Amino acid sequence: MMNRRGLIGASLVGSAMIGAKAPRAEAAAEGSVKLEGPCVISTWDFGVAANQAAWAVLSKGGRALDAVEAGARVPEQDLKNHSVGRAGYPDRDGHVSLDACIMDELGNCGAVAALEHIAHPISVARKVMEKTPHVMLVGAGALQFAIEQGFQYEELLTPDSKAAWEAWKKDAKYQPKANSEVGDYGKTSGQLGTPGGANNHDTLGMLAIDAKGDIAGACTTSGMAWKLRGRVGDSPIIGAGLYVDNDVGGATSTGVGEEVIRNVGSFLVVELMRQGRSPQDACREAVERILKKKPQAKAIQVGFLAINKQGEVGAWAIQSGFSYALCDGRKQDLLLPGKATYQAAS
Ligand code: SD4
Repeated sequence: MMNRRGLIGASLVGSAMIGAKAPRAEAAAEGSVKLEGPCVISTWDFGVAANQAAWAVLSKGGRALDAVEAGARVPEQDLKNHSVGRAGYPDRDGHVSLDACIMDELGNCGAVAALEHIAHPISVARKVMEKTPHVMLVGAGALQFAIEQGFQYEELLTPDSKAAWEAWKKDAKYQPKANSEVGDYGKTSGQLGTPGGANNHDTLGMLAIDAKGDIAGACTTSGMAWKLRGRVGDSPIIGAGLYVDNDVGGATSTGVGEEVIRNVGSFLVVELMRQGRSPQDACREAVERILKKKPQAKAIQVGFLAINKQGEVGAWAIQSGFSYALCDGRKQDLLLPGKATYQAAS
């Protein structure tokens, strides 16, 4: 995988941190990353390639909605990516089941959950938004709808994913962890899908602002590797894995979806920005909310990424190691380092 961490400018500082007690002033200073004009941001290292596809749309004056769909399709079709789309690791019974949602500047949204056999759930989510009066279709119904809309039925379990699943089955310890294992996480950040290991999952969350200033977002994942059949995380749930308000900004999340759902995380981040908080501060507050309600959540990973209407970007995560990619007309494919830039005050 491409690693552009060496490109980071000194003035642009990564934002993930350990714990939640850092001084507010430092957090605000770190939240000063500001993009200009059309721009796109994405979670994780693979956001770099996703941003390039989105930028191809934005740089021609295209709509943010088209940009985030194009961007999300990149990890969905990447056979080396075992946490999103086609090559995603399966559930513990061996079924690849995908979750995705999309939201536009008008508040229109669409989602699919537990969708099997369709490689581009983000595009099915968009069809749900545009062709039905509904927001979400799940399971067999989502598959039926996708086929009716002309999507191709495919076997998504790749030989690599099958081998990883079979290796996991030898121990068959069902532990619903996502990209987090305290003490080990920093070492494995950026490596996708270590079977049963520290970084068993990363989701693509993407937010874009187009030349008109309109905001859209997309979120797509295969959910946690080896999940219970039928388990759905935060990623396809509007307000949890993704939320956009064109007056305010947008937010998306990654990590253990159950904690994000319990706190309606992305909606919370956008509402905090509406109250005047910076994207960074809003993401930090959402993380703190999770930890306050459930202190044992410090052992898992949850990260938020947000952008406001002015193009200011912020992010915060429980664990270090959360990376994200930024792109605008000045700097493209900039990957902020996924390491703590300072330690939490004790
Ligand atoms: C889920 N939030 O299914 C997703 C997983 C993820 O980084 O984002 N991992 O819970």
